[in-house]
Amino acid sequence: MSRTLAIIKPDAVESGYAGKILAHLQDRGFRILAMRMTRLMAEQASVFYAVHRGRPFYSELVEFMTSGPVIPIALERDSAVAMLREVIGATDPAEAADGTIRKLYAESKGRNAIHASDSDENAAREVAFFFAAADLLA
Ligand code: 3AN
Repeated sequence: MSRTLAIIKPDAVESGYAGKILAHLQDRGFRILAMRMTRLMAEQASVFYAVHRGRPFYSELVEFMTSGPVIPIALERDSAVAMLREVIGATDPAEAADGTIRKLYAESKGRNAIHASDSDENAAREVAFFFAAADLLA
């Protein structure tokens, strides 16, 4: 078993897709270890996305991720990082495979419904960003 972090982004929360996305993740074998709804401050979003600092879309990304509530979710299953990347689909929903969360629920490359950790190392960092060890005992 391994862990990864998903975040249901402001566009999907606003559109009322959170429940459908959670059901989709559970149908694909992910177990919810911890979950909460929060609104990020700009400083938190900047730290979370520090790896993208310097990329052209960075300020747009921070602005978007602070524009409304988000739902971070710590998830567990075998090959969690790779399986979640597969289930969410490509960054651009126009390129995402049929049946993926981004194909079903994302609006655009920027407003793309869900975040997923891209490596085990980032997953550990990102889960710890949102959850204390005591939150992860489920
Ligand atoms: P992914 O979310 O698929 O890992 P990354 O790591 O390339 O994609 O980008 C991180 C986030 O930055 C994306 N989820 C998306 O919200 C935003 N992003 C990436 N590329 C663009 C772009 N060209 N224009 C606007 N936002 C972008």
